[in-house]
Amino acid sequence: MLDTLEAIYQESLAALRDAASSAELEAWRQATLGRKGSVQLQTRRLGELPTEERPAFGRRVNEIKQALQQAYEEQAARLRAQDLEAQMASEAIDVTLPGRKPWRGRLHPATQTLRQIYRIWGDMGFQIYRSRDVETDEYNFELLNIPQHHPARDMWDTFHTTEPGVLLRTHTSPGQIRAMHEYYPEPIRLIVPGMCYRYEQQTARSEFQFNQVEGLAVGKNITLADLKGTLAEFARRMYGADRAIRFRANYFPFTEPSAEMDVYFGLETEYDRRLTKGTGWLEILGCGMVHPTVLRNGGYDPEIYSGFAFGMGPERIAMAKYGIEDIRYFWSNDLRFLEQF
Ligand code: FA5
Repeated sequence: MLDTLEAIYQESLAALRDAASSAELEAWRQATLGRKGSVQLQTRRLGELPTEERPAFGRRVNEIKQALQQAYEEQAARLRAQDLEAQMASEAIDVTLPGRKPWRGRLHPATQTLRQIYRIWGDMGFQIYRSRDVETDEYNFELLNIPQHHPARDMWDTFHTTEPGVLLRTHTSPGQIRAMHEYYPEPIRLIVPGMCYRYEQQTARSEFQFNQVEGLAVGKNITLADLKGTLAEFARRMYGADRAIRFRANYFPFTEPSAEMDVYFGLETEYDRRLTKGTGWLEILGCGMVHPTVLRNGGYDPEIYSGFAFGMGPERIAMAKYGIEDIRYFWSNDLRFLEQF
């Protein structure tokens, strides 16, 4: 029986050395040192021995139990160290690698363009004047020489509020009247940036919500040549001297004479054709000499004062600058578009 015991001891030691994971190690512990393990079973056979051999056998079983327990603990410590090393190798951090750049937001292309526009007009001596988004019919239309039922009202499809006579401004032009009321009789040179709203079909060139930057210069001896020269200078600063621009005669009730300014966009693709209605030119602003009635409505005597005004579309200006073929990209929040700026 002692021989069997020694054989079990040697086999168990060999099996312990083969245990390569903590799961295998635990299985070994139960099979060897557990309550029904091979060594424990030997203790129960003590009764089968002659009395005089029992003490020696019992002692040997205990020695073997202790030796195996110690060997088990050593093997467990080795496996733990091995696991830790493997984990450290797999999760190693190379502190010498360059760091990852944190993702940074940036300004919306419309905001970037607005800021460029502010800078150009600022350099030319125009200050920024803020006017309200929610307007009255009086300021949005009547004081701009567009009375009730005037057919020109069709040019501005309007979002009305539930309050009679209160609407979302369809253009920044009411800012002209508000500024004149505020600054009379000073000479005026300002721009009025802001959102405008029109109950309009969305197309590649038209949104129902878009920015405008109004411009107004009022003083003595201001002429159409000043208007043309100033806007041409704006285009030169925005697009560079090589970019073709043109003025077209047009009609606005609040200016006389009136015009629109186009920038050459291109006529190479189907998109270009659709956006520019087959002409290659993109309209970016309306302008003209302030109508005498409007000057009078603002408090300025048209016999003494004259002025010019314009209303430009920053999204259109950005489209012509960066070759954007559809205005709907601006407010659709598509990161593939926004991240290009
Ligand atoms: C006006 O709104 C006039 N108030 C402009 C003006 C001001 C004329 C002062 C004379 C004196 P118009 O509707 O054409 O005009 O708009 C002016 C510019 O705003 C356009 O050239 C275009 O750049 C931009 N714009 C107009 N409608 C839209 C739209 N639906 N979506 C995007 N941009 C638009």
